[in-house]
Amino acid sequence: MTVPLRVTTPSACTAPPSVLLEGGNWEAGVVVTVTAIDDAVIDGPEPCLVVLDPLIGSDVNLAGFDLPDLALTVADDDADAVQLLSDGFESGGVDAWAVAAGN
Ligand SMILES: [Ca+2]
Ligand SMILES: [Ca+2]
Repeated sequence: MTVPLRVTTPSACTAPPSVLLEGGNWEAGVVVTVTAIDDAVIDGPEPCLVVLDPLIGSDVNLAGFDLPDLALTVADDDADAVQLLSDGFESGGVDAWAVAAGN
């Protein structure tokens, strides 16, 4: 089964266009790596929305199943020297979520 992914905030983050759930990983899940875009602008935290579109594939029990979207926040690391950062995410960090299908 293919899980199509879309990032609706391309200035903030990137994600693969899809991930594949198949015999070897459908139960454990597959890791989706979402990468923050590092800019040079003091623009504060930015929303990163990864939309999971309905599953595509031949399993009639799963096709069309729509998993919840991922709403993330990219922290801003462009700031005055005296400003505290809550998160270094924008400075090249990555985070990951697992997507799995039940049966
Ligand atoms: Ca930056
Ligand atoms: Ca920034």
